[in-house]
Amino acid sequence: MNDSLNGKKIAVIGLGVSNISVISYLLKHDLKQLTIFDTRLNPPYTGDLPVGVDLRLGSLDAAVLEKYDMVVISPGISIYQEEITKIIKAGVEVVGDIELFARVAKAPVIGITGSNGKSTVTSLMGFMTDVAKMKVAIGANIGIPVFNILSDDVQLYVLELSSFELETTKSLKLAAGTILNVSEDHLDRYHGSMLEYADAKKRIYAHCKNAVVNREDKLTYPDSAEGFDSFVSFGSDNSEYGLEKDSETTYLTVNKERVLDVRELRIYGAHNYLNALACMALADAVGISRESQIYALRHFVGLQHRCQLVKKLKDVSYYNDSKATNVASAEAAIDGLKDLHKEKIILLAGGLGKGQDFSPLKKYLGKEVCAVFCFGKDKQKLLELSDKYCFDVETMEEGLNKAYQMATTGQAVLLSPACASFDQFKGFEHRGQVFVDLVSKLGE
Ligand code: UMA
Ligand code: ADP
Repeated sequence: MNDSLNGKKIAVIGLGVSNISVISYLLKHDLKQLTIFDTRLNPPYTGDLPVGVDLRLGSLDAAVLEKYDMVVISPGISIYQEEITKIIKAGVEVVGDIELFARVAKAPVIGITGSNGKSTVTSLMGFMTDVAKMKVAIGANIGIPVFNILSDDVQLYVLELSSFELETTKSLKLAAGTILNVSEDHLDRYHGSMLEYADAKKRIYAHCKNAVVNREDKLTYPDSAEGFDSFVSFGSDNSEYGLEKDSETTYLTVNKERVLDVRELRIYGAHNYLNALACMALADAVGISRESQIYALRHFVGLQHRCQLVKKLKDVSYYNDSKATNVASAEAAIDGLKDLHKEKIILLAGGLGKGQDFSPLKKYLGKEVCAVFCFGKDKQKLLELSDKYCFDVETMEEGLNKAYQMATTGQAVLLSPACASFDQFKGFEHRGQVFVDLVSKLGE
């Protein structure tokens, strides 16, 4: 409970999973007024609202919103849109669920952001904490709203934070925090500016005791390295949290000491070595033993829809990497698989491009990748990469069927769309599940 909310007039904008959870929390208070707004005429979750709640649908109106003391806004709504900037100027407090959570959560919090790897690192961190026998709760952008996990029993919260969530958060105190990497994503919400996007992410360091940065990516650094209890970095050279390579294998190292042979990990690809290092740095910052860390690293099998081998059929491997919703994650998947499939990869890509530049994918064409089947709303931008290697299809299913006919022994068919899925699917999980179902029927 947060007594300062009592007597307030509060507007909640956006009827998604996060705000459904916020609404239940707010209703425990003695508010003067609670109104729910959603810009859609048919938003989801209306059936989950308590009977009699004041729900208003359609375009937002600053003149109406200005009458509230506080607006709790969904991460899916940009705070840079005109109606919201107007009410901020007029002095209305605009916050997100994470800010409200930060004001009442008692246990230490680890915060993880980045363009890619957040869910993997959040889950692995949660697993390490669990192995260390601490009561841990993971949540936020990973899909579990923070007000679903708020509890006095929790000893450590591990939060996956998106740039949208960080924009509306100002008082979150972190025991440890990291930006894993910054690559093009969500530029449609940041006026096409990488710096604006990175600045939103840097808010994670505002009240952070122990900072963990990626030394290969300067955009992950706070503006100043001063004021932290500790400031450490991870990267693929052999220093701080790093990697040591010999002729046979690669080791995860801490201050040049070998900790684990990567062959013992059950998550694959060089990007996952970095995820493991980031996790170790965060775990060290909150006092989780190296023994628990190593146990977790040896047993963590990764998450669904992230470069998962679905099936091998006629010596062709089919991978579901539906969570690759931006170009950098698709690059990571191709880089991660290229040594396993020297006979080449057939890529299925497309969907909503979010204003990204797809040209980084060009370097693989005719080398690691022998064909790309392009589908979805922004397929034209992918098709422009090459006349020779990129093929136009309407749907992922058509792309998969063509890939099945084309693939030869030793090759991989990889769904790593580099795009969001909402044009043709309910979300990346839905897209991944459709792919898995289609793959399971291939060859029947
Ligand atoms: N929307 C409207 N009008 C409204 C409110 C929402 O059109 O008035 C639209 C949004 O533009 C968006 C969709 O509805 O397309 C859902 O938005 P939301 O803010 O209501 O989302 P929630 O259901 O509350 O889910 C949010 C996060 N969603 C977003 O950031 C868009 C979820 O992250 C998060 O898991 C959930 O809170 C947990 O608390 C999703 C996501 O795509 C997985 N995140 C982005 C990413 O990971 O790249 C940032
Ligand atoms: P996020 O929660 O940030 O979207 P996930 O862990 O769900 O991250 O992974 C999303 C996609 O990014 C997957 O396709 C995965 O293979 C890829 N990926 C994971 N970690 C990294 C990383 N450190 N760098 C680049 N790509 C990554």
